[in-house]
Amino acid sequence: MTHTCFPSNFIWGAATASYQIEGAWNEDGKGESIWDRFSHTPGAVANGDTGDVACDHYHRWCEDVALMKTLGLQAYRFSIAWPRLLPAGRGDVNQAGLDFYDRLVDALLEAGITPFVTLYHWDLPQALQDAGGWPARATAEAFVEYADLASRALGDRVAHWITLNEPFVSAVVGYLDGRHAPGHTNLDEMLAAAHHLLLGHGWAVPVIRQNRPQAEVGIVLNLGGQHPASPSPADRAAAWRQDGVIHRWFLDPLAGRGYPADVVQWRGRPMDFVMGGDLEHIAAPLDFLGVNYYTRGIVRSQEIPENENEPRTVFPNPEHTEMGWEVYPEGLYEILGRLHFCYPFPALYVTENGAAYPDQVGPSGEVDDARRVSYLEQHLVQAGRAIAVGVPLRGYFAWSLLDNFEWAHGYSKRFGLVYVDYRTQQRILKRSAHWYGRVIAANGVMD
Ligand code: IFM
Repeated sequence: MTHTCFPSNFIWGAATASYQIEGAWNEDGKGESIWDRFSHTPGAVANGDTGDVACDHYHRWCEDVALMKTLGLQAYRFSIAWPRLLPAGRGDVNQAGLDFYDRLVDALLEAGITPFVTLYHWDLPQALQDAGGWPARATAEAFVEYADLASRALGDRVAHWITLNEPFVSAVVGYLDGRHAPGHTNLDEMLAAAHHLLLGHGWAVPVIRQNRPQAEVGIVLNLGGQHPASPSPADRAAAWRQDGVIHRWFLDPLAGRGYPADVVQWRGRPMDFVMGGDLEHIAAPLDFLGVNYYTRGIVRSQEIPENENEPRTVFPNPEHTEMGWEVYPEGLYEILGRLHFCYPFPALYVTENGAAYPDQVGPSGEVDDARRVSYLEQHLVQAGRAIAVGVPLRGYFAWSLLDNFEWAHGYSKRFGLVYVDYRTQQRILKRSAHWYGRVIAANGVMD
């Protein structure tokens, strides 16, 4: 048995997002978000679930901060609900919304927990969607006003800011696949949305820094290797294209390299939403990149018949999580290494990593989620390997602190370290929560 130790200044945290935990969807002056509208649309979310109540964190935040303290969390990544601050997306400010986050930040600091604030984790004000949503350039302008408001209000106490969570998912799953809010299926809307998300990010970075000069500002992307299913040229080309669509479309412009020419050409769509100067703004220097890692992709070319392609040589690990995602811990090492050696981001955080399993409360009230412990442990070992080869990985955030609303899957997928009984709102620390507390205390894992 060996021990993976982490640097003494390594930050251990857990993450959540506003719509997934807060509830109180229409309380204290909050405006409607695209997720309120989407989840209230029959058939959009499994079992008709909505985030109306979720984990009721809006009312139970105090109890939840106490849980974090029990775990020994050093940092907590949460997101602000934009329509709680600006009910119509821009213009009139809802003071009660600001007060909520004000109290939360104070309580975290009081508990010795560093807040990492995400500005946008998918709950766009519905009023902005009605005016065109992310495909409209004005939404990027509104985002900067919102970033300015939030960082002016909290910047005296919050030093770590994340502009966007997973813009790929906002753009592609929301505007092309239609599985997330606002539920559209239009390639041109998707491309424009992705650009305006990145543009809003790039414009917001200097504004946040102006409001909090020592701020560390970053963005969070969903990343994971796209492996060809065989070494055939067709599979390799398909995997590289998939990498371009999911990764390079976001990484390259953020790193000042513009949009990847191979993907632009393959899409063959007009990019007339890109204005002069946009790419320079998008490439605003970052303090860190946040990596959300869950699994990898194994890509098989669709362009030639299966029987004419080379035999597959890469097969998934048979172990899958409840999401149907392959458990592939080495992928975390691979992506961290690639980011460090191929891109200029000065520091990295794992801003999400975790697994959904069908957890149940046992006869004596315990939740024995041994598979989650194993998942997290294996990924931490890979994070440790990455640090050992020089990757500037500064911290790790488990997804998620609490079981919560898993978007189109509703409450059917449990990712939490803490079990939530949605009927009573009782919280139960799972075995993984106790285990994670010991990892934090030891600053390392046994493997
Ligand atoms: O729950 C989501 C989170 O909101 C964004 N990253 C992936 C998680 C699991 O699907």
